[in-house]
Amino acid sequence: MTDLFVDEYPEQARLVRAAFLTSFVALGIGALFGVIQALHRTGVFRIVESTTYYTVLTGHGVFLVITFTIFFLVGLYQWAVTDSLQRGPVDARLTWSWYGLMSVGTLIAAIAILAGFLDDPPDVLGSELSADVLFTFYAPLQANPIFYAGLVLFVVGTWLAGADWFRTWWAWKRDHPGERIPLPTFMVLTTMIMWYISSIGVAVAILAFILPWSLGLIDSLNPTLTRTLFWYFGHPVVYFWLLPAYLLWYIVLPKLSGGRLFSDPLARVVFILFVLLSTPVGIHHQYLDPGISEGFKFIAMTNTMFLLLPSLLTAFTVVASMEHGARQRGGTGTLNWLRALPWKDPAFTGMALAGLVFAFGGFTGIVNAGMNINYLVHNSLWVPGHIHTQVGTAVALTFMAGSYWLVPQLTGNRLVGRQIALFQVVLWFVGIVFMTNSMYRAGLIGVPRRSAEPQYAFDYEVGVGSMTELDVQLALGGVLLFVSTVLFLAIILLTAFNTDSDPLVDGTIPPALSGPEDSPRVLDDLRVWIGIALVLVVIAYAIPLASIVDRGGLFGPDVGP
Ligand code: HAS
Ligand code: CU
Repeated sequence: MTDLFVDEYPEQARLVRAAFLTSFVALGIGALFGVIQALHRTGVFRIVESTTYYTVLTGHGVFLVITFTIFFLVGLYQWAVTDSLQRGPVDARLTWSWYGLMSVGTLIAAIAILAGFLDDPPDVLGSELSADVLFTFYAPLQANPIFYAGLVLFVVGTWLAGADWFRTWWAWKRDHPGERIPLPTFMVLTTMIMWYISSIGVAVAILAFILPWSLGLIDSLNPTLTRTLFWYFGHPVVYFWLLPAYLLWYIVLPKLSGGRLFSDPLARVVFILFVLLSTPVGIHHQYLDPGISEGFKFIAMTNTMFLLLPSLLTAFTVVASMEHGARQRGGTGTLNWLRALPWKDPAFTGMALAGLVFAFGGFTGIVNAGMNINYLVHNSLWVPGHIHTQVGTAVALTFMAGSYWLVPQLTGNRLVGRQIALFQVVLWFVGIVFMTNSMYRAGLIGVPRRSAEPQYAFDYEVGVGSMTELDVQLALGGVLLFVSTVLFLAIILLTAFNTDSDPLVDGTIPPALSGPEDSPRVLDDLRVWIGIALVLVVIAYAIPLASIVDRGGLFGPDVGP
């Protein structure tokens, strides 16, 4: 058994702990806002005015899908690079700088959002301090400039984090000429390539258009252009949340199942496919937007359908690895092996349930992606149903389960309350089933998303299929998820203080059944994949962007005096 991560790399462990702490604080606030919304829009209990609902909704989105997920990502990736390359960063000051930049950016954006709760928000930089613009902050909704400034700092912080990991890898490469990139580091580097290619879109949208417009430097902008630039980034960002969860499914879940990863080459192919295909699909969020021709929507749809492939490969590889683990533990039969899995381990059970929910969420993603059926679900409560199965469970529950395995290694403390942790992950599963079942069904009958007052049809009948039944499920699910979050945070907090205990974890990762030597070396030639990814981006976006600008102007139509 190797040394604990915290003993081997105390400085890096401190950084990962700091990132997780920020992530979990955001999780707590975001979850509180979530339960407020669930009870508000179902009319069960209303603590805020319906106008303030949108402040709560923005906070819920931003704190959960930007702060919680991405701080967890940087912590996890710092661990993955350090642990798999067996070395710390080239310059620890850079590491703390990106963490600092991300934190300052978050704080500034958070102040702008939370000011929405004030009765009389102060003026800052020429406009009222507020940011009720939801997590998809494109025009025409406008926030105070400091909100965008905070986001920019945050994103620049993530770029530096990526640079930091690339530097560590380059240093490692000099010492290990000709060796294959260890799989966890390969996953980190490919995720960051995807992130660099895609986050440029949101950077341009903010710096060239939205921020100057919010500062009053320009009078107008072209909303279709900022929406398109946003979605250019808005689809890949969902994989920025997902890929750390995939890393845990590929690297940790097989080991927790009692076995080894089925195939390292397949895992590499999956991450490369995400580099290639994550970005040229963003227009699938704009099927209903006028101003983009059907042909380009069709290209986005085709690319999206290809993009299912890496997730379907993941389903195969990860389940095959779990089966291998179960058979090592004595499992037999066609499906009976499932019973041999370590269901009493909260880290395992959390990840397995997250994967199960992800399969359903993936199928609803396929529905979203079809140009014709998208018209049925777009802007309905179906879409938040999809969001909560995907980032809200596949990602969030995997991160929580992963924390049960990682936090003891980062602190040297034993996990407190294993039984309660097991209960917590199952409770999340039950809560999400209630909540998303209601959201999907309500969406199909036309209940809108993003509305504090969605009661477009008043029926007071209580029965299966009634609005009341759907509302009760949504509210119940929301409450269970909130309780589950509180339990998670309590367990982690108590674990952090559970010093002088034996952590009882084994952090070693066994090698894959089929290792990197079974795959061609070109998989590790990252420049090839960057090149192809850029070509695909140009094919998908050059002409649509040109025609949007041609028709609507760079800064909006010239309407004259
Ligand atoms: Fe999505 C809208 C299409 C995946 C998040 N998506 C959203 C929005 C969010 C989001 C936040 O095409 C709303 C944005 C907004 O506010 O407007 N999505 C897809 C497709 C996929 C997909 C095709 N989405 C995600 C992921 C997300 C996410 C992942 C977050 C993390 N999505 C769309 C479209 C829209 C959309 C349209 C626009 C809708 C509209 O009209 O506004 C695919 O990537 C899904 C592929 C997944 C699969 C499942 C494979 C199954 C696996 C499970 C393995 C099992 C295990 C466990 C490990 C094909 C991998 C086994 C357990 C045992 C016990 C054995
Ligand atoms: Cu998408």
